[in-house]
Amino acid sequence: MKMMIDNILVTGRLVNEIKNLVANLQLSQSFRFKEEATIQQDDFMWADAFVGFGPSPTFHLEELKWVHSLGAGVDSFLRGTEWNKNVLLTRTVCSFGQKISEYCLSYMLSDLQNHHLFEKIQTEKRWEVQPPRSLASQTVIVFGTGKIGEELAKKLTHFGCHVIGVSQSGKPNPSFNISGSIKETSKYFQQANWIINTLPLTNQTVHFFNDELLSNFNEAVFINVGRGDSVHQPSLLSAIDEGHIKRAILDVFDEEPLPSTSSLWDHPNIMMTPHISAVTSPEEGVNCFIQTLEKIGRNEMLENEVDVMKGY
Ligand code: OXD
Repeated sequence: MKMMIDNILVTGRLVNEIKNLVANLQLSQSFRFKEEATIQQDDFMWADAFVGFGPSPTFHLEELKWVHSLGAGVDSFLRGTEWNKNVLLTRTVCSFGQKISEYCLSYMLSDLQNHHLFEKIQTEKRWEVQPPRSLASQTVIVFGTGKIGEELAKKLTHFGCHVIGVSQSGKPNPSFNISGSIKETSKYFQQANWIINTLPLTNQTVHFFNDELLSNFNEAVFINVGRGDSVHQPSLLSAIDEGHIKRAILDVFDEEPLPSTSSLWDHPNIMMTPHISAVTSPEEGVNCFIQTLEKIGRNEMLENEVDVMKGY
């Protein structure tokens, strides 16, 4: 069935940039661009479609036909909401895989090239030869074999890393050296140098990284570019104490912004960034939204449609 989208409500932190970009496109639809806090019930009565990073405080689905997420993750829309399956949910797919790959590679290379050590010995005017280790010697376990995990695997295998993909379905994915379900891949966990989480947050992945899972690793570095709630924080801290995890690099947290009272800030084996590993740019956000709008108009297959039952 062809869906008619006439009235589009746009909100979120990029609202002004998106407004300027959309103004140049001379689209036939009507738009309302609003800060989240100023959206009223009347806007939802008017709108066929809602575009934003997450639900606004007054969000309600009843009159909507389509919701488009400006981020890759849709957990803020789906968790805690009774989603009406007649409302189409799509998400932004753009260069997130490239950005997340660069984020991960920056930490991996810095570690393998001993940046920290060389910075230190330079201040001491010391000549100490410490040969770098190669990416090609590294085993990386990537949790999540979707668009982002897959792109990451392509980049890492290009450098010779041995990349193992773990997914719920266990469906083979040729971008990884090995891929499968957790049961099929757990025999490789002991040899992992790096563990990277790209999983979406769903009811199945809340506190997925718990004591049981983390105890399989041996001095691996854990990078979280998925969602903070996928990690049971006390389990991560014990895994670091017990040497299963050597260090954690965290871009996402169960509470964001991370409160200044969190013990993570001062942890010597935790490095943090403020959710910047894959930021949607206004241009990419608009491109993906417009492409999706056009495809809906032509009644074409949508690659970025979310399976609301699965949650991604
Ligand atoms: C996203 C994110 O969902 O930034 O895109 O985490």
